Amino acid sequence: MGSILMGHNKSIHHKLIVVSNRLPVTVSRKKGKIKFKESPGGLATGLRSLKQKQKVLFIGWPGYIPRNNKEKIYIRDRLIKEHQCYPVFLKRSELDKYYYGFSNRTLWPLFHYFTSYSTFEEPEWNAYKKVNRKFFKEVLEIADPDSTFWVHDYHLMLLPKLIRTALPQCSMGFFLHIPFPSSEIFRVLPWRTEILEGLLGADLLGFHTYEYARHFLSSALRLLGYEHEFGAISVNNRIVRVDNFPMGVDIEKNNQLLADPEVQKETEECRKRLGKNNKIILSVDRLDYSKGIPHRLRAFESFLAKNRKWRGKITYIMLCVPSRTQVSQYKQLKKEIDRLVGNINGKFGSPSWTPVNYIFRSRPFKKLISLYAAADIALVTPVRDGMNLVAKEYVAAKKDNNGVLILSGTAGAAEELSEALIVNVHNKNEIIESIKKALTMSSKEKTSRMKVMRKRILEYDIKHWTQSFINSIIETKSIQDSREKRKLNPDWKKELMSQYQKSRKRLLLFDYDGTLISYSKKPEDAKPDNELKRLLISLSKSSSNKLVVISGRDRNTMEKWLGDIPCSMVAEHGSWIKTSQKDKWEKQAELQFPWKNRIKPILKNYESRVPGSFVEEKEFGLAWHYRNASPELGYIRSHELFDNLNEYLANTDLQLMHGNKVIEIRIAGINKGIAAQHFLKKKQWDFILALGDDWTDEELFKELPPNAYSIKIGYGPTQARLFIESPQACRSLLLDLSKI
Ligand code: GDG
Repeated sequence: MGSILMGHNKSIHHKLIVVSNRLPVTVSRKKGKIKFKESPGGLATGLRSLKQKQKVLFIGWPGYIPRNNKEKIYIRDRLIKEHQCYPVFLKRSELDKYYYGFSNRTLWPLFHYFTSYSTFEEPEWNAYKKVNRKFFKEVLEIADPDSTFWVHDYHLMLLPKLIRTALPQCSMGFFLHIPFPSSEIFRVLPWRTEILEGLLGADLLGFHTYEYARHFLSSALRLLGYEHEFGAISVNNRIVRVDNFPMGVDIEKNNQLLADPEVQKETEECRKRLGKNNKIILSVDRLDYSKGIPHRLRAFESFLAKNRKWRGKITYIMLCVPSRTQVSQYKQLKKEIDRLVGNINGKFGSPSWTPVNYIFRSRPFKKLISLYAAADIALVTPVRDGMNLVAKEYVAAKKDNNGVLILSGTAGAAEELSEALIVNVHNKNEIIESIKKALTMSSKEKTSRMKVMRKRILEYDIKHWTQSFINSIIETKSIQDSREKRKLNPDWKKELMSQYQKSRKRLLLFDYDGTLISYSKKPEDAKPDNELKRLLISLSKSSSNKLVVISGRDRNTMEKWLGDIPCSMVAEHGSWIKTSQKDKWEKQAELQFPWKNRIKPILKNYESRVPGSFVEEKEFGLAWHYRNASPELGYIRSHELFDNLNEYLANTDLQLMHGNKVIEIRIAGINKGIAAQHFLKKKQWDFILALGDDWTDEELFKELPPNAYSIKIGYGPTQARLFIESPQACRSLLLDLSKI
């Protein structure tokens, strides 16, 4: 995984369709009249900047249940005409089960590590599926085959696959706004496979942090067996990229508001009222158990109990926005918070001082920003948070650098804001100490911490986030397109066959496992079947053809399996060569000091630590196979073994290779490329065809002249000119050639 992609701002040639649970416009009914209100959310802002370059359409729930069909049609028309918004209307029962139910009683708590809050109800899962399909129907109404989609968040994790199946050529990114949990937590979900497969319909999967992306990749590996290479997974021969895109704040709006005299006046008044000689602590959250509000209140209470001298000198402004009030945990939480605030104010307050200034309602963003500007300290202590924009907004508002951010390490924002006072929300003393430290911090230290954070926040703002995500969708698509062009399609095949037909001196270099035959659980089971034998015999019988099977297998197995075919053979990646059927095997390497005795115990150790894996001994090499091991353990241990051996083998004549589910050690200077030279030199070939699936075949591809047809089986990164999807497809090509 790399960091976010920069470079040129790219734009999409076709429609951009943004799908999220809520539309950027909220519909309501006031005094019998339908009202439309643009939501000030960050995403809408980010997209506004894109809107100037391309057509952006939105799909989502408008936040309102129409009373009748007439009203529905009216709302739909106006949303489409005036706001480019395509509403998905939800029934009360759908909202209950899909939104409050599966999204917020199952996924939200689970993904925030509140496993005991998660409920797993089949009817709610069914409603989630149904509503995802409802969104999909709306997508089909407006999409073209080459539209670009940006799907948002945990409410719509099945949507990418639905869209991909219907519109295989589209471009699609998905962004998750909440954490993606560790695979140990994710696997608790009974419908985990469907959710993963749903997400993998996208071309690009974006997360706030590197950690969440890593967790996702680990779940994809453990639960579906998908390995990744630098964050790219190959799903049914389609590349899916996984990366982190930390969301930023709307700096432009922020700056405008901070310059607004009304906001400045409000900030001053707030400081006069509460902060003249006193300090202001601020927190802003949706009322949610993931935000750690009770933890913070308990810490504040203890702080006041322990620090008498600060009583009357600090005010904690706690803004809580009502949220998901229909979910029972939120109701309980509200009660708990009310009680804690009451206790603190009752215990420490006086007629002239209220320790906790508790506001339980939404405020206009203007008011919020004046509070940010006025506050000496922002106390942001979520138990878990995907990102937490409040922490970033506070930093952005501190133009004078005069403020301290206390932030929990379990907020995604902590990855970028390491100059904050980072706390563990479960460690009350740490919060207390941080409050003390923040209250007494020198201006020099405040400035130096804040400056670094501000620089970052100003640069990586919401526009940057939006544009880099879009750039990355476009880039992923162009990688896919360039692969698509190199697929052995009918045009390529026609050209290849006509060249074959015209030529008289043909060199055919074929890898064996994974190319002529599929991998099997045990290497000894991959014997050639009769069809393959007939095919190879018919190709090698043509006097124009020189057929070479070039494999990593040992020469005895090759002799046993292919000895009756009139072809040449290369065994152990080139350590042995048999120039023609009647020749003897010739050694290409010298047997050296007994290095195997030293390496074998290391491999054996891995064999016993990784069930299902085994060691294979060849004349010139050793191999540790992990095809039958659990995908994740195999993946982790193979990388560990590779790193260990890499160091161990430095400055020796041995070479280390990480092939397809195998790690091999062999004598340096021997590889399939060098072995191929043996045959390439022999004649002026007028047609060369090389087939291979593995990393070791890349050395062969590298050696070939540019007009050779090199074909990789599968869609990983390669030097080959062309791709073909499977050993079966490869055989069908050979069958066609054999008929010429
Ligand atoms: C989810 C993830 C992730 C708050 N009160 C008012 C108000 N706000 C605005 C804030 C801020 C936003 O709401 C809250 O965003 P957070 O990031 O803090 O948290 P969530 O709502 O849980 O958001 C979170 C986010 O998605 C984005 O991906 O960071 O981790 O949980 O922008 O300013 N805005 C107004 N009045 C209020 O009273 N107008």
